[in-house]
Amino acid sequence: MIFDVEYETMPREALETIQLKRLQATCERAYATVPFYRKKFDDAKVKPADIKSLDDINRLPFTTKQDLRDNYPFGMFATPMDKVIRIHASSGTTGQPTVVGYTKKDIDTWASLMARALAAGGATKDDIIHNAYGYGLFTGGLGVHYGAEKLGASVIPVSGGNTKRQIIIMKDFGPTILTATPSYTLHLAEVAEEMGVDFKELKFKFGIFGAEPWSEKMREEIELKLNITAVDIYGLSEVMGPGVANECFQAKKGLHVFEDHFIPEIIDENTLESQPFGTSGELVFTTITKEAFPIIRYRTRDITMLNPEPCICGRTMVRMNRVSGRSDDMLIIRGVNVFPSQIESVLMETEGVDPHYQLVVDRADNLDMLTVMVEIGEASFFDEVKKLQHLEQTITENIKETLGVSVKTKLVEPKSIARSEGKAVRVIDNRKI
Ligand code: DLL
Repeated sequence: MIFDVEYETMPREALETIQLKRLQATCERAYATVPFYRKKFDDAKVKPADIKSLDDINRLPFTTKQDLRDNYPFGMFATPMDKVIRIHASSGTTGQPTVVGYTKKDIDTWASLMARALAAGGATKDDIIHNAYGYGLFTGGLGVHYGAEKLGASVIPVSGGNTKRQIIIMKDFGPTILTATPSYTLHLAEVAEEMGVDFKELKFKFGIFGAEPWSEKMREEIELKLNITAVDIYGLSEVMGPGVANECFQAKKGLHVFEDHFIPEIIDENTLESQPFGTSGELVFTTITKEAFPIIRYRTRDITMLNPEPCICGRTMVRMNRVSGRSDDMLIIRGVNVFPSQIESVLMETEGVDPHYQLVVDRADNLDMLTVMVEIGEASFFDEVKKLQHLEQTITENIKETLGVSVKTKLVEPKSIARSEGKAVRVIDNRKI
């Protein structure tokens, strides 16, 4: 089902007319109300009135996470606080959190876009949605929740954690849609198994997973274990939260970006030049309808590419490929750029290992060493030492072959890597650089 047929299937030309009008209005407002933007525009010698076509977006300055931190907590808000009805913050792994605000209209827009996202992922008003994204400052829980209500589905606001209780709820309430991070989903599957609950006998049909990178192989694994169709959902607090883009269950080939509200661009992260469709680079977003927290050319650090080809689902909005990594969580191991997701793909190709892993980076004698800690499956656990050594060697060789980097592989017991209830911690970087 398409939630908003008029906009989601709009011909490109009509869409671009709307985008330009909204972009111009956003620039005017940001310039008039946020001192940060006024200064940035002035420094770049550009005025809102200079934006005469969509291409002129290239003239606008970028916004970075550091800018948000410098204006902590409310310095980038474009409306007075009496118009702000909700505040979220993204914890971030280092430094200050980034804080975002929403007006009543912003919350309403977000709910509608999340309803679009859920519908693209297979949900209808007849579904029961088990929402295991965390509720709180994180945008996942409440974002999905409001969208589910807008769609008219029944939502179970279970949040993350208390995993055994989640399984009991799944058995008793019979939810048909699961929303959670992919890593927590795999943990749910594990705990269900321990409790003797077969996911295949539950009522789930679709799962809408995101908030962290995951691979195509992980999708296969989840689909198989849960007997569902799994789609990818993307979003970030600075731009709105979940529901910036979502895969359709018909194609499962890239996430439709809701371009009537966000203009996506791909840039070369070094030259900052705009890149054409089909080129991989850093994703940049400009919001064009947000009131409390408009953001202009925000550098997400997420690496992907845009695909304008028509989709079998009927939506005309451009698709972004699944995020292949972040330009800033990219590890550089003895000069080789390594994305955790690339290692994950290699692991997923390897028989006998579970999709739970952690990458530990150390530096000894000025040399980086990447250790890949990976859980072996229950079935391989009792294999003889020689066989396990062989498995370690195979993984090491496969990583070397695919990524060109030498790593140390360490097999660990099933279930020994800490499980997350939200986003998985994949990298432990002990280097003090
Ligand atoms: O993670 C919003 C969200 C909630 C999205 C629930 C989807 C589902 P933040 O905490 O601000 O917001 O983190 C945003 O998470 O820049 C990406 O690096 C990463 N991310 C989000 N979705 C995906 C995805 C939420 N589908 C950051 N694939 C983003 C890969 C993702 N990475």
